Amino acid sequence: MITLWGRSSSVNVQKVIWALDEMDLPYHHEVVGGRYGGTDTPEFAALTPVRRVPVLQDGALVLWESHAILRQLARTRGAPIAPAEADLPIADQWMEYVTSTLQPSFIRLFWQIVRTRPQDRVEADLPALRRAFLDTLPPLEARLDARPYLAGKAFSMADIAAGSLFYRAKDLCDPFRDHPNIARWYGELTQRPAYGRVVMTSYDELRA
Ligand SMILES: N[C@@H](CCC(=O)N[C@@H](CS)C(=O)NCC(=O)O)C(=O)O
Repeated sequence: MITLWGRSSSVNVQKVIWALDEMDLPYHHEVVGGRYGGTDTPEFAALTPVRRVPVLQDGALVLWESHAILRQLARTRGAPIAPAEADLPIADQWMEYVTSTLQPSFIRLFWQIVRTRPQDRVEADLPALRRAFLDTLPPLEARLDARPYLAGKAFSMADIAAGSLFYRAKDLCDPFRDHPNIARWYGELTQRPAYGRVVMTSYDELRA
């Protein structure tokens, strides 16, 4: 029995829901976090000391950190999110790149444009924030040259970690104009029914 805690409007929660959907795994969903609350209870603190979403319970194991959850689901359930054994280090590497570089610059831009009230927004900061995010893309663009997915020939958890950001990123800047390989890869992701169901969804509830 799997239980997932987290609001579906969070990109980190979306990574896990997308993976569960790809694997057709049934789960119980506790919608907590953001406007739904529920993260400041002792029960939630007992699940995660950082009180953030997502949290996943799989049998006796309780895990937080979306990429750790993706790795565990890949380890225990395999296809289609587990990379081939030989591709695993490279998949891991790209997931780390998302954590360390791609997502922090995306989040700064997203907060300024979506999570900040228009009257509080610092318009003058936007070009630099856009530039900072766009500057993280060339390594991804090069990686996707002549190979369909980040880990190699097949779709994997690395595409989930990175791809979950782009449905929103395309509304904040133009990540595809100078990056045709990323545009092609994003186009492939949008063809996946699970991506459509989980990621290509409204995030209006997050607007300040
Ligand atoms: N590195 C963590 C980040 C977790 C995180 O920051 N989650 C945000 C949502 S994206 C959160 O819990 N925000 C507070 C809330 O939703 O109440 C992960 O990937 O799981």
